[in-house]
Amino acid sequence: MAVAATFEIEYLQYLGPDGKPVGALPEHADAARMVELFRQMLFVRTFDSKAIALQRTGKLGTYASCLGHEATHIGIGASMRPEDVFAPSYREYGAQFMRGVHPREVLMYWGGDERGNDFEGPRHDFPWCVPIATQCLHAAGAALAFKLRGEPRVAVTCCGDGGSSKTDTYAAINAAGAYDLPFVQCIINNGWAISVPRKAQTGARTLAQKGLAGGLHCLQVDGNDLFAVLEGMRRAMERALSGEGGSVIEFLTYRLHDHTTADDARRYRDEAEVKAAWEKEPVARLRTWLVDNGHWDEARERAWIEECGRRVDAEIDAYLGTRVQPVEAMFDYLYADPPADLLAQREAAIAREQRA
Ligand SMILES: Cc1ncc(C[n+]2csc(CCOP(=O)(O)OP(=O)(O)O)c2C)c(N)n1
Ligand SMILES: [Mg+2]
Repeated sequence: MAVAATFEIEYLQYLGPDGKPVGALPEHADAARMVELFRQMLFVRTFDSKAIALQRTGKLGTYASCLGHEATHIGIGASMRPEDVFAPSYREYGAQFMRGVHPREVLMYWGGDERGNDFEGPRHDFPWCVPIATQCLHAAGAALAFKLRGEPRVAVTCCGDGGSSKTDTYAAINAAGAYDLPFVQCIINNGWAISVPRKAQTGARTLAQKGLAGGLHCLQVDGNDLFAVLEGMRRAMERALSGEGGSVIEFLTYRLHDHTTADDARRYRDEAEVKAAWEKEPVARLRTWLVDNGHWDEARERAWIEECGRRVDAEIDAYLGTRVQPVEAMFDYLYADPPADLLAQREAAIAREQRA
């Protein structure tokens, strides 16, 4: 039989679910960096639980939890340089915090204040993108601009397992391969697209292989293993910067919470599956490795968690203290020249506010 082409998808895992190394750690692993990133993982977990509590007490419109995604999100953000560009979807706070987005900005966004998307820190990063996978095209466009201008920068974007089925993701992958762009497509496979499970999502054996047809480098990593996330991203960023082309990385993780606070996953998800996923979660796994190797202990964790609580509370205070925008603001930033029907709605909204 003549074979036209053969392909393989490499899988990276360094720490098993029990926190024990499954083999040699990556050459570039650095214990001090792992401690720092573990602290960031604890910070984002603290933020997440307080954000959910804010929503439950009526102080936030809705919220998409990142519980269980900490290693993937922190690892992606930690692998980028300030001059690179990040195009997230709506859940990757860990990556955004690593890039300098303030927690108060995330809260403003979910509280209905679009100024939360106008990041004070990474001015050139893209805002949250709720229309599924459209951000992948924005990132491919940014990568094309970097190439045309000769700028040594990388565009990194994230979509979910569900998002990886969208035409926009395939189009971004195709453009990145056709134009040989400095582009990294992160596919965060957390098992679910709201109530649609991964197995009903696609016939593909891996989501990483979706990059093969576009000619990109493809890799699947254990997204609950920070070592694997960092090593996968390091390879992809280096390739992009050295002109070797774009990458697709599938991060295997799990959505431990509901899709958003507007969802109740108990209606469609088996409790046993969630219980099994908790056995593989990223925070306990890295903690075990750090403690086993003398880099972390209970007293340090207690002190740091208290500090995280204080820092998040200060961000919450800043969010709650932000002056609410006038009702007409939602009309004022849509068009340079608003159409007549919107102008009429704007007037009606103002009149309604004045009556209230
Ligand atoms: C174009 C479009 N279609 C449908 C939706 C509704 N929607 C919001 S989130 C979501 C599921 C996304 O799942 P996945 O890509 O796996 O990301 P996750 O939420 O798991 O992080 C859907 C269908 C949307 N926001 N945009
Ligand atoms: Mg998903």
